Amino acid sequence: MKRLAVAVVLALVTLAWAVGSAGAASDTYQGAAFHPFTMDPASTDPECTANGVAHVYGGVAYGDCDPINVVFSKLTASQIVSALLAKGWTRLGDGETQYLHFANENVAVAQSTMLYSYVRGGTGGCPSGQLCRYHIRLWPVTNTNVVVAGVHFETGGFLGPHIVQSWEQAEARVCSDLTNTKWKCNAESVPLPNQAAIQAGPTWRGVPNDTTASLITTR
Ligand SMILES: [Ca+2]
Repeated sequence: MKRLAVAVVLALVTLAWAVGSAGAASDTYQGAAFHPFTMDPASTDPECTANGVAHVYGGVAYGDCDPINVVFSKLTASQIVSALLAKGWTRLGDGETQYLHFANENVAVAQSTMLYSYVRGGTGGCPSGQLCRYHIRLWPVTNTNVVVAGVHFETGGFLGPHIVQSWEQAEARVCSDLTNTKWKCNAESVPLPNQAAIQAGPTWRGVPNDTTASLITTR
């Protein structure tokens, strides 16, 4: 009987640890916790669940899609959107809604904004005869002054299917566009250890990703 009681206690402790450790899937910046990949259900983006299920929300399995690769501090999403629009980014484009969780892993939060920047074939790393684009999704992290983003460069033009060509080129483009007299970019300065653990190698979905985000903040 005593042995059974010990076994029950051990099982409960193990269960509590398993539930409590779920947050280990998050990365953080100055206390703002966020899942290190954007998430999407398999029904809209099967390639995102190819590496396994990240979370289940409402009985639907979500997979990891794009690495979070830009972190903004002391800037609001509307300030960031205005600055990107001023640099030629646009709201015109097709892209599915993706999700992140923050400290509470039971809450999936849809992106606040998506923007695109189109690149003609034969310029800017876009193959001749194609139309390419940069695509960014922004999430203000609830109850913090941090905004996180996943941005990628892809072929496929205005309408899909879109094929990711680079995470890092897109991160550098956002850094460049948002470096000005008021804002600065500390390129590749936010290590994301849990993103690295999930990625388990030098590439994500076959494309190089260094699992380190760039930080954009005020000067
Ligand atoms: Ca990076």
